[in-house]
Amino acid sequence: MADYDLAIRGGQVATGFGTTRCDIGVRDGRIVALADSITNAAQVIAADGLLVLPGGVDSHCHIEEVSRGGYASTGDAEPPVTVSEESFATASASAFAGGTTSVVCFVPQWKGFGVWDRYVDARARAAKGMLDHSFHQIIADPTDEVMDIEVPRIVAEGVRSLKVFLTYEPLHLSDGQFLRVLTKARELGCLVTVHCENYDAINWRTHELLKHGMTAPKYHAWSRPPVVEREATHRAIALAELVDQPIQVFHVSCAEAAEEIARAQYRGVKVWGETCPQYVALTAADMDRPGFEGAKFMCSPSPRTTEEQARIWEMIRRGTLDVVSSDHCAFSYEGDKGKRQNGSDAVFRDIPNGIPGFATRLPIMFSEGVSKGRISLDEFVRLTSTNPARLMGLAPRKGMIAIGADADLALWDPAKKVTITNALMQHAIDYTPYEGLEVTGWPVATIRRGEVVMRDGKVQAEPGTGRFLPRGSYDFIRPRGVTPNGFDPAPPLNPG
Ligand code: DUC
Ligand code: ZN
Ligand code: ZN
Repeated sequence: MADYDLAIRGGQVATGFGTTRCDIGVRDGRIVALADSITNAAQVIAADGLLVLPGGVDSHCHIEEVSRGGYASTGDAEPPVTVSEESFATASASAFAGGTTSVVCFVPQWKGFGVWDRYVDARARAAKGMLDHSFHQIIADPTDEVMDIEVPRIVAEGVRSLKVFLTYEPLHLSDGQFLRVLTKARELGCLVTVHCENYDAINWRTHELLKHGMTAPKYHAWSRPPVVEREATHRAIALAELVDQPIQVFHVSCAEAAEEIARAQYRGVKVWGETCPQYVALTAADMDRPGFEGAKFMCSPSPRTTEEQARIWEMIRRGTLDVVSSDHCAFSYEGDKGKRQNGSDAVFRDIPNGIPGFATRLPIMFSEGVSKGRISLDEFVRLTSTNPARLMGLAPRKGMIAIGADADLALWDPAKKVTITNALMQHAIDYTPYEGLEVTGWPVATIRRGEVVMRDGKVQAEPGTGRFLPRGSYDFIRPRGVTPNGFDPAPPLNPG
């Protein structure tokens, strides 16, 4: 009888803290041996000439979300219920195609409704996919019932992060509502993740732009310049500091917002910054393509300039931005759920925000980062796998190549040149914003809990095999115990 179910032999194992040549032995879906030579295995995969990376952890992505408005500013009084095009099955295929094995996605909340039913629904939907998954609970309406009864129940199930929006109709919270969420998160022991843009400022500029006939997709960027993001980032951090509640600022697109994070980190505040490939690989000029094409690049915050891209790389190198997620939030170009759902001449305000990015996250960050010498291989592994796993309380089970960790791995050819096409994405969406981009470095196999789920671009996982990842209390989300005047109105229930 074999000692191991699987051995990965001959690869360069990139741990995020150094790269070493060793074999990996897997039993019952976990890594049980790291050694010079592992031979007695039921299945052997040769990884000569390849890097062996921990499977990607995408800690911010929107999958099969059931929404009532949001991500476009049409402001309907009674928005219809819609389900996003990307199902958990198609999202899983796309993620595996790009070397990602775990995700943290969202449980929605509709204004005027509770969250428990949404949570049960999201769990059932995710169970049909192939990705290991956890959730952020969106809070769009922090009523007594939601905050005092339903959210504690969901946290007890192992959901350890709440998500708030400071913009979007009907999702955005007032400062008072945000404080309430921060306070409850502190009490229960959760991370709070925040979309930082100023709702009223965007509305005001949008109104003025439209009044002046500036309606094309490119004016999306004009409606929300960096100052709008910087202001909301500053405010989110200040309120989190007031409450003494750890937060992660999602999708930082510009240095001036990142500088707010750096300043707070210097003061010792528990705040972390995430960015996404779109902020180093796209610019606002992409939204100025002929006709309606610019809509394909529209997401929020907006892509910026090439100068800003360089500043984002610098903020990554400094460690201010330590997680790169996809913010995959995909709408096809065509079709009644797509970018043109309000017509091919819709004003920018009425075009849904969001772009696909599961399969391109690792290849773009490797190619633009490691292959072009902007970051090291260690930094790449930490940004795309180890750091998100740690910050979300999924490590050491996820995001690491270590004894006892789940055998989630990406076998990576660092020299392979690929021209990105939509067919390679394996998602449910009819385009990729990166069509034609040439990258150096590509996954040749993805392994999830010891099972080869993608080989040479062929996804071979069974629907329904993804597992829910319950999260417990962990160090990152523990408050510092520093409150103004020492007055602590929301002591943690389990200070641990
Ligand atoms: N940004 C997007 O572009 N889409 C959805 C959510 C978000 O914050
Ligand atoms: Zn967001
Ligand atoms: Zn998002």
